[in-house]
Amino acid sequence: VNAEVTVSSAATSLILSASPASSGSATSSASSPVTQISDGQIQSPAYSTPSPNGTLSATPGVVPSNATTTVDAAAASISPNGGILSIAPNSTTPDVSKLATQNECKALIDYQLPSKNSIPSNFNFSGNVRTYYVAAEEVAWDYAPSGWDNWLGVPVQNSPHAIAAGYLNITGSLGTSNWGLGGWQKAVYKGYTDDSFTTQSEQPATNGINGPILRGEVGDMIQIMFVNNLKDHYSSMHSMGLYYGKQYEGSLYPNTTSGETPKVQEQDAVPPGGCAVYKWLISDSQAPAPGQSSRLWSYHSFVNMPADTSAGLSGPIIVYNSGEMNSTMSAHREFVVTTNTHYEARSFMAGENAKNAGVDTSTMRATNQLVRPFIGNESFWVPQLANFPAIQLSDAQGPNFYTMNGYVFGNGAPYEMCRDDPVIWYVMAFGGASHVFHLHGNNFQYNDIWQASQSINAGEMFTFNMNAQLPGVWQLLCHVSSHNLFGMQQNYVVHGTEVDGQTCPLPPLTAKLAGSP
Ligand SMILES: [Cu+2]
Repeated sequence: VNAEVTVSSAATSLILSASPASSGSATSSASSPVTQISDGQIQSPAYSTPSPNGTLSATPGVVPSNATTTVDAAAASISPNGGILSIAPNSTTPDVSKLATQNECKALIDYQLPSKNSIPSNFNFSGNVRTYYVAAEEVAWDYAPSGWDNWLGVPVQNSPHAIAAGYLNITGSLGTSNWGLGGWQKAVYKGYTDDSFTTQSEQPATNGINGPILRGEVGDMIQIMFVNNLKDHYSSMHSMGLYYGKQYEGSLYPNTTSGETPKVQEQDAVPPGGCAVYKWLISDSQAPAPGQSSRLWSYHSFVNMPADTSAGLSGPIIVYNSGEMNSTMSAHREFVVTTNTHYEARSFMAGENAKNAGVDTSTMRATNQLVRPFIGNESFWVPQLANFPAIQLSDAQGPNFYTMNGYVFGNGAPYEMCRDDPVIWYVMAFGGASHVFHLHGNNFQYNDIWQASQSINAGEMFTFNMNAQLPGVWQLLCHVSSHNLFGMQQNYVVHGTEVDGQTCPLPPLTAKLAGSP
C-alpha cells in the first residue's frame, strides 16, 4: 500500500469551490461575517487592587461559581505589570453549558470568507476553500515501537545511547514506551474525512506523530472544524505562518484591546468536548520562495505552548503556488520531518503518565488548572493557567525525548524514493533545542545553495529540494552530537533503478495523483 497515493487524492478531493456569492475578490465576498461562537467563558469577578509588585490581594468571589456575565472593565483595576486587568479569583470552572455544539461548528463551515478585519490586503481570493476536519485525541505513544535502537543494532534497553539519554529510568524496563506500560499518554491531532469524525484521513506512514498535513494554494482559504476530544485538557489550533484574524488565532492570552472587556474566545482554548472553527488565509505573504513551487508552514496548540507541543499537538501546512499543488505533488516525493523535544515532565499529560506508572501522586492537583491561592498576577479570564502538568515529574520520571516525527533511534517508517526522483523535504522544529538537519548520501538545496546541513531552531520551518542521486539506505539526522546520542535520527532509502540494474518498487511519481482531475 502506498499511502502517498491515497493522501494525494484525498487532498485533492478536499477542494470545494466557493459558492458564487463568495467568489470574486475578497472585498466583495466578505459581506457575511462568520457568526461568533458564544464563548461563555467569562465569569463574574470580585474586584480588588493589585499590590505594587503585581501580586494580587485576593478577595474571595461572592458570586455563584457558575454565573456568566460580562465584566465592567472600568470597574476593574489595571495591574502595574503590563496593563492586564486583575481581578480576584473566583472559580476556575468554565461554564460548560455554553460550549459550542458540534452542530453549531458544522454550521460555521460555510465557505464564506471571514469579516474584512480578518482579511489582509494582499489576499486575492482564488475562490477555493479547502476544508479540514481535525480532532485532538489522546493516544498511547511508543517512541521506539520496534524495541530496538536501530542505529546501534541492539534492543533499546541495551542501548548505551538510550541509557545515556535517561530514557530507561527503571532497571530492565523499556523507557521509550513509558516504563513498559504500553505507551506514553500523549495528545495528538488526527485528521478526518468529514464532519462525522468517523473515518480518519490517510497520512503518509512517515508522518508519525505529526498532525494531518494541511495543504493549500496561494489565494485559498483553509477552514477547519476542530474538535477537542481530550478528556481533561484544553487545546486549540494556532497557525504559524498563515494569516488569521483575532477570531482565529487559537492562542490563549489576555489579548484584549485596552479598555475593552477582557475576553477569551472558545477558539483560543477549546474545552474538553468542545469544538471550534478556524479560517486561515493564504495571501501573497505565504507564497513559496521565488523559483519554488511549495513551502512549509505549520500549526500547533497554543493554550500552553510548551506543554501542548511536548504533549504532541503540532502539524504541518504545505502551501503551493496558485494552481501548482497537483503538479508539484505528482512530480515530487514530499516528506515532512519534525524535530521536537518531547519533554514528558512538561507535557500536560504528565499527571496521566504519573498515575499509569505508579509514581507517588499525593502532590498531584485534581484538575489541569492550578489550585488557588498561588503567588502571581491574576486576571479574571477563564480558563487561566490551563494545561499545566498536574504534577512535577523529575527528568528521570519524565525524560526529554529527542525525536523526529515522534520517534527515536530510527524507529519511524523510512522515507522512500527512487533514484533521480525530485524530493522536497519539509523540515520544522518544535520544543526547546536548536538542531542541525543533515543528510548522508545526497545534498539538498536551500535558497538555491547546495547544502549538506542546515541549522534549525524551534519554531522555524524550512523547505529543501533534493535530487536523490545516490542509491542506498542513508542516515538522516540531527548533527548536534548530544541529540544524535539521544536518538534524533532516521533513515531514508533511495531505491536503485535501471541504472543500477534494479527496479524501484515504488509507484512512479506520475501515478501519485491517479484518479484525481
Ligand atoms: Cu538536534
